Amino acid sequence: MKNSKLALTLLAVAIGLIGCGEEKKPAPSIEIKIGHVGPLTGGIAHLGKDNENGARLAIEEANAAKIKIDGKEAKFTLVAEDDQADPKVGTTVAQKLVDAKVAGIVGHLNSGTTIPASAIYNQAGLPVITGSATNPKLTEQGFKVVFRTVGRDDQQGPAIASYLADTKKPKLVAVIDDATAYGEGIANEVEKTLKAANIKLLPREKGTDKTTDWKAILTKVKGKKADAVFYGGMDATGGPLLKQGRELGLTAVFSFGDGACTNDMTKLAGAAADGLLCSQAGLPPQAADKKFLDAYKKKFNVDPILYSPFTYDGANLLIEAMKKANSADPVKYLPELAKSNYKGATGQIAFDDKGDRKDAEMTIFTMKDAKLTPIAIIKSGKTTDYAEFMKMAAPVAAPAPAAAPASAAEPAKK
Ligand code: ABU
Repeated sequence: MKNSKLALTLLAVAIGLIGCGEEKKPAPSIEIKIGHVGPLTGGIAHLGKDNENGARLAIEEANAAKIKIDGKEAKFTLVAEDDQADPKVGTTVAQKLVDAKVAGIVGHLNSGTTIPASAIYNQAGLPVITGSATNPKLTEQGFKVVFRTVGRDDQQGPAIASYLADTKKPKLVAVIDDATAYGEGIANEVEKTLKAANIKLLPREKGTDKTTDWKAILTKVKGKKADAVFYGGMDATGGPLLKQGRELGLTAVFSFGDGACTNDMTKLAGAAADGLLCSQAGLPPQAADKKFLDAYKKKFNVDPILYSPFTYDGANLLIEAMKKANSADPVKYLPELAKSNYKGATGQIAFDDKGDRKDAEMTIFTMKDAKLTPIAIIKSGKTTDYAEFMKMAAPVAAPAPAAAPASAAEPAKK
């Protein structure tokens, strides 16, 4: 009897110990790597970092939410790479991400790097979402793995060119580009639109994405008495172009695409930046969802510069598709990604058959008192005053920021 009591006690202790052991076992988890690529060194590193921040924030929030995929807690890791805005480096880091077995990629920033890298991701069957590369060719290659959360330059080029033509009525325009896929591509689109509006053009001038001395080109432009200049390139080169133009006494209207449509223009060009007309291929960053803006500010202690709301949405789109498919296997979650209908920080996002964002907005800005000020939104061919658009659509965001400046020309209603 004594022995059997002892045996029962020992059994109970053993069961207790096993139970305790089970309680201590960590919940099963799965590591899911998401790549991000942009330039983190060089003249546009600030834009690369801005894009990366967006993706990083999305991943941190997903980890905090303890998402379950296939019954396991998903631990997302951001694998951040620097492509230096160089197409060759872009393909090298793309292969590095494939080898690192990432489940998907947010990026790259530049069209010139995203286009060649997309062939590598396509070969590997890896979904890639850019939040900033706007050259149409990216989604015209027939790659089913490629998506973008911003608009395209065959929307953006006509938008800024029409706004320039309708409001400033230039007679002769100088079009300059930086010889990149983006810069040359948007300059071509602008030229097409201006030509169709019977506006005369000077022969195309070119620099590179490293050019900071534009004086020879600008002296030519001044000699020809161009009354408007369009530059296809990034802010690091656009700033000196604008500054030197004013120093040479050019009174022409300067207009830029999204790559050079940032508040950094005031740092780079000083007071010369005032009056600049420029465009972005989406809603302005300050129109993004307030929850995103607050979280971004809290985490990084700065405001978004340009396209971080769009890379934030890109990372979230990947994560949402994985949740729906209950898998981080690209073969399984890619179909869910393609049929996304997701309310992001930049509004409702769905993709067309090519992977382009449906109904992307284009925003026109002017630089006023050293601040980039949105003045109009162009959506589905219709131009609407910015403040009015924000009131009507109340798209995602907080109240409209700065109202259209008194000096801004009336937007053309189409
Ligand atoms: N979209 C402006 C900058 C990025 C790019 O398309 O190259």
